[in-house]
Amino acid sequence: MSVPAPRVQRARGPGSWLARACAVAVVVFSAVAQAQVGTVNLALNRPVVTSSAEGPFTGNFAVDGDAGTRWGSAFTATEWLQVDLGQSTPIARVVLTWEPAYGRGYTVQVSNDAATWQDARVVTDGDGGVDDLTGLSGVGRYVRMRGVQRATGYGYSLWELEVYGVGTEQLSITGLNTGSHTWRVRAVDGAGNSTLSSGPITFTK
Ligand SMILES: [Ca+2]
Repeated sequence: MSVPAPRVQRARGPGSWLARACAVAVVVFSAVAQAQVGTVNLALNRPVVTSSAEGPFTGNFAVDGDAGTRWGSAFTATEWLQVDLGQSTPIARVVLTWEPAYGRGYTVQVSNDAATWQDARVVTDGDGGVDDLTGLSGVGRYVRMRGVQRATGYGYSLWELEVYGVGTEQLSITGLNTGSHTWRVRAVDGAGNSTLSSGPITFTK
């Protein structure tokens, strides 16, 4: 997956020549960031809203962590299921485990308000079973499976819908001088938005 590598900024003192020299020295360091997919299913037991349910097969059964319970929709092409993750979060992976009434074509979407949606993945050739969609890059509080084309005359039926975010990133920096170091981290995303860590990280090498 492609997550922009965070930039690391040396915490600067009150403008001394030493501080400036250290800041310049930063460029010779080698930094490697590793992004990881989270291991916690963010959708587990979260609130679900669906366009419809086939009798007792309500949406909550698609996020209950039980592979033997399922959501089933009405028998039309445009049915959907959305789950509320509780807070806006990066979405890296969505796993759909289909009952035999699966989606041939569907879109996984993310939203922060459950009104305006962005496509995280468009599937047009689904073959049922487990659809493990990785490499997603959407950010949102809500995740939706929006049906487009059914594979059967039934509706859409999911044993489980799992959502995974981005795990803790680890940054490795080599080439540091022996001694005490105090750092702050400035993370910059692909759109140029930047966030500086609230507190310094101090350590002695
Ligand atoms: Ca289930």
